[in-house]
Amino acid sequence: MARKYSVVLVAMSIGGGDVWKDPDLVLETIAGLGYDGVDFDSEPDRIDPRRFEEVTKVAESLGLKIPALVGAWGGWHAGEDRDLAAADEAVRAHAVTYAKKCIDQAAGMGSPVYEIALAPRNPSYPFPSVPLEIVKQNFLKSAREIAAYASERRVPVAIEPINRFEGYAGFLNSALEATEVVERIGSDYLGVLVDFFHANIEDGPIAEALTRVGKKLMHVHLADSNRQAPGTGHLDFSQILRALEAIGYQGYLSVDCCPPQPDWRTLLKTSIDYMKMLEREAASRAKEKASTSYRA
Ligand SMILES: [Mn+2]
Repeated sequence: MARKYSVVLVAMSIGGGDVWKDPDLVLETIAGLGYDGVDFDSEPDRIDPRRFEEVTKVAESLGLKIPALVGAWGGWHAGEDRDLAAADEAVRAHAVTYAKKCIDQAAGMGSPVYEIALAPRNPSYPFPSVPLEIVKQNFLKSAREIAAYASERRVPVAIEPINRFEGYAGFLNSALEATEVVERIGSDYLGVLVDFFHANIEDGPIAEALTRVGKKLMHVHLADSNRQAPGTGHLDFSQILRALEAIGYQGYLSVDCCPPQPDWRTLLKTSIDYMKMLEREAASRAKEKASTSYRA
């Protein structure tokens, strides 16, 4: 199937493509390059709802869908503690409340996938500052609460596992672990978001990891091993596309490369051009194979 591509807008804002400052320029560029959608940040308390609606309408008027809302979890992004595994109950509850507000926002806009992640404000590597067993228990409590809330509102929530340097080293770093957590909680509204940059660090071959995630895959963040445009690192994206096909993934691939190099426009153009080239190659190989077997 032809893949659909989207852009994690906050990643582009790091490189100067700030959708809140210049929505027309950023969104017209993205639509012009052939993208199908854009993933907005969900910040119900910080982004004025009228402004949010105005800017998402610009996207829709350009034919861009909104397949996912990005949660701001890391300290650099959130600017505060939003730690779903915090030992301090007030901090943990604050993070859960933030997630619920975002889920309400998603429910009001046709239920795009909402991303949650586990990231302490100040990551400590190689050993987390809190025992992993406690981190795990606290996160499970938060994830169950969020899944129940999301399920009542029919909003799909995807856990994005974060690599050991940015998340909690030793818990919820790989796609495999996220899948185990999701299966343990067992809600139809809870799934996994695989970001290839994180998976390249934490999982084995990505195609195998995707096969394991299988039907629990709700969303994908697209980046090469260097967190830059696909094709500029050492991941095998032809193999990844085949794995996505094999598990029947129907969702979007959202470019999440940061900081965007050499600049956000070039990065977005390079990314989609490369992926579409691989898709064309795969299609022509399939066609060739079909005609060869017909002649035989
Ligand atoms: Mn990501």
